[in-house]
Amino acid sequence: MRRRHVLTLAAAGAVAAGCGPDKPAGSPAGVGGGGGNSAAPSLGPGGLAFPQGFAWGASTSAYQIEGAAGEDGRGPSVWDTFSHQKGRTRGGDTGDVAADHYHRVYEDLDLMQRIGLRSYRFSISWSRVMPDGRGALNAKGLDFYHRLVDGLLARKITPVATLFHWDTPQGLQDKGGWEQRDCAQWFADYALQMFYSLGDKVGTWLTLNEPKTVVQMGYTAGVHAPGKRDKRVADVAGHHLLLGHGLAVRAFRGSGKPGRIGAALNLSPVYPADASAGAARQAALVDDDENRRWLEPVLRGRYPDSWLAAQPANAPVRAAIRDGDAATIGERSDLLGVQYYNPVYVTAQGGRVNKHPTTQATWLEVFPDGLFDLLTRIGRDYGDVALTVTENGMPSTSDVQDDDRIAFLRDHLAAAHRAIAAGVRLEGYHVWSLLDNFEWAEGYSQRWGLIRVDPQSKERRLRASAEWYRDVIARNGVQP
Ligand code: IFM
Repeated sequence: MRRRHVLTLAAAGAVAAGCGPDKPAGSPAGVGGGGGNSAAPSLGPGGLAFPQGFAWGASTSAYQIEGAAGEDGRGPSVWDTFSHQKGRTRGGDTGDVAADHYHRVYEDLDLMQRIGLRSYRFSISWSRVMPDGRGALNAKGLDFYHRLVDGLLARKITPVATLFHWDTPQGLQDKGGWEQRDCAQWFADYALQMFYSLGDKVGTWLTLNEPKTVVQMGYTAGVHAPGKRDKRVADVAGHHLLLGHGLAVRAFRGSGKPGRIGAALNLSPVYPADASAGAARQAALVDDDENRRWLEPVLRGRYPDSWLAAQPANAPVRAAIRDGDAATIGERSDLLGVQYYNPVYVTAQGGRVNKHPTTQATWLEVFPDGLFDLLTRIGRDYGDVALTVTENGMPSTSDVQDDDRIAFLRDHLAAAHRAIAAGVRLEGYHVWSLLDNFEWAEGYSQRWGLIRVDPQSKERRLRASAEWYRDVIARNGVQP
């Protein structure tokens, strides 16, 4: 493990005051916009101070919040198609309007400033900026991201742009999507256009969001777009996603733009459910699938031997992985985005069991120590890689007084703090999510936002967790 980090209190009141200079006439009134931290509280006894400059952030994704699905030349994505098919999402919900962020971007920027965010992770809708996924750029779509990024910079909030958060352009899906090797190159071509267009303003890029979820939910279980149920095809798509990551990293280096790039992987520490040798054996196999199969190619340029060996002799993924691919995927990353939600416990029979309470999202088993185990494991196995937590959070059934979310975030931040003290190079933490949003197959039934979005009027209101997080940021630390 690397050197110990010196934990010092950050200077208070670092948030710029006032609304940005970008508010057009007639945009919604600033909802606070004053930074809100003029009298920043300090940490009391037992407080956990984070390193100076720690990137306190929040995350969103395009299809989950933007809405404006048919506006300004945006093309459809697989999620438009999928969510409009009968029975695919709870209550038939779609992202047509979502949180209406496309139209309320200045209001949302002001709210970010009011919370005091230092970093904001968003995703670019590929089909908004390139309606068919390839070819000409859509200037109006791109303008939206210029407005967003300019608004962030004006408020001293660092933009972190994700290039792919599951919304493959439908035009490319019609050509085979990620099952097709060509999709990796199409992705890199689009990425390069984004580096050229926004690369003087955006300093941190994330290529893929959670390729594992695309493989497991989109191509194996079929409950996410594009709704396929074929494990063999899923693994091929998974390889092409990773190849797209590597080609995009290479394109970034070629673009000559300054800044950093990496992937955002959802990872789960895997534990044997009991002390038996069988459970340990099964846990190692599951760890390959959950973690090493993603980490190893991205950070080491090779698939794990044990994962490759576990693929059936006639698995199409064997042929899909061509000479040189692993090295392309392993093109040097500058950082890794870590998304942590839950641990996995594996029985001797290979089954999965829960050992901790879950949330409204029943897959989300709450185990904050898992974040410590995950971060220190990455540090141990992959060396001195810069890490940032790009997602962590939970849905709450409380409307505004979301004390359960506050406890969740506090306990996970305490675990992150321990990992930093143990030498992990953790540079930031992003709550999922800034706003209530379209939670994929669950539609709008789960509310993940620091900010409540009224389902009908779309009116915003800071939840208790947002006020709490504002104090954490102002203190640069957590009061347990
Ligand atoms: O909403 C999702 C997000 O799009 C990807 N990570 C997990 C979140 C909660 O399910």
